[in-house]
Amino acid sequence: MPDPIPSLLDALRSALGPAGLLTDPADTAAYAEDWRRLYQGHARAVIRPSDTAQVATAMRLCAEAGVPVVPQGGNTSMVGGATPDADGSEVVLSLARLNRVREVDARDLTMTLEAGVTLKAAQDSAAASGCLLGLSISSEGSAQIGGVLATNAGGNNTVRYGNARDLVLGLEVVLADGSVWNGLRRLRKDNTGYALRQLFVGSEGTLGIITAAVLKLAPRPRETAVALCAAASPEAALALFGRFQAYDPGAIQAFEYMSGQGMGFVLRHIPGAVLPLARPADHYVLVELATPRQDGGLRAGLEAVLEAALESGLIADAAIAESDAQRAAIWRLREEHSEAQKREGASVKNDVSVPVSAVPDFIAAATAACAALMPGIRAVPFGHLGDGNIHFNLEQPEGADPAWFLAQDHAIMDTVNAVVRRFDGSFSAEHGVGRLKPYMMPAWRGGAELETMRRIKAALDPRGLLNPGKVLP
Ligand code: 2HG
Ligand code: ZN
Repeated sequence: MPDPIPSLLDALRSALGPAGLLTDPADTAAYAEDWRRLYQGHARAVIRPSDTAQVATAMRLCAEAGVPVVPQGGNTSMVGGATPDADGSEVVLSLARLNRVREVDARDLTMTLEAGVTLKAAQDSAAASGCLLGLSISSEGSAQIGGVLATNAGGNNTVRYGNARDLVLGLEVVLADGSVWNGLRRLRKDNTGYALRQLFVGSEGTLGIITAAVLKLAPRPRETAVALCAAASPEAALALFGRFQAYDPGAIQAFEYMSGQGMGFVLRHIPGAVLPLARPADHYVLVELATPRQDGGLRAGLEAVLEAALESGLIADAAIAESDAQRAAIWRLREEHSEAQKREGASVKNDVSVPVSAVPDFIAAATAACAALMPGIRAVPFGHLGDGNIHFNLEQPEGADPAWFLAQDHAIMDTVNAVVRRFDGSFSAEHGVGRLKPYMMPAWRGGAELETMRRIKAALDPRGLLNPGKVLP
């Protein structure tokens, strides 16, 4: 069969103009590798449409040529969800040029924006209108709304505002054949058949390409308080969460756990990172409270809860941010966890969830199971304790060969997953399935569930042209 790509590229070039297509390997290389550097793909071309109509044209031309398309946003996937195959048979479609915030409506508390807007830019434009976009993830400076929705990202504020899926009122999607579904409705109630938008959210680009969305906003907090605490144990961290819930469950904006191991990596590898506590600890909690009320008395509430926790030995120390700069510095210790682990060496990630109440027992059991599997392996549990999503990452033993360690990723992930299963948890809490985890699907989602997913895929993308090899085994 003749190679269909050269004539496809000619057609794309004349339809999208020179800015709409990259083919020089120097330009396409960055789109072909994932952030973790687990997958080195080969993108014969990167299509860069500038609006929805161009996305539709590009999809129609790719469908006519029978060439598979890998949609890509900020390329921050932790599971290789946006990386093309290595054989050069696929093209990448970047949404980066669809980067307009179309509208922020402070009365309706909604914003309408295009897929290529970064999450950070979306947060900033919501804030400029006196609103809050209640979604925050460590990669928000690069991650784009299209990818955030396609992967149903979770992050730090799930405890209060839910996952990406909970914020979506409307979507615009380009389908595999190039047709466009405009579902950019901004209704709080719309009970009209299947909720198609929820089908595309979390589909990881395998069912359609999200080009724009209407998101729900919240009133902007008027008072925010952030503290970093040295916790006695994961149990103590959970008990502290209970204390804050008893104080005001609606005020908890983020409740994050970090281990001494992970914090140690951050302090070692991230320039400028400083621990604002007297001495290092084995366990840390970052808590953020926020309220839209003016007279919230939030700071006093935070202090009272922390003082009582100090007295009862749940925590040994706490630092409360006194300024925006201190607040950012505390958050940086949390957000640089992934980067610090990358600099420390090879790591195997397990983005898992268990019931919130089971987190301490899960951490203990998974730590023991991994130590039994591989002497010297370093467990780095951290993450979103307030919603039960722990990143149970494993760093290579000191001095071990990174390639040797990564070659055992399935054994390590399977060991952790066996513990997750005991707690009725999930093998993917917020990062999705991507290219890394489809092999887990039959054991976890087999039977009627996986069969239904396959039928949906066959109905929307019968030729398998959208993000092949992702999600479904
Ligand atoms: C986070 O919570 C991200 O910072 C990344 O989900 C987690 O690196 C990871 O495993
Ligand atoms: Zn996370």
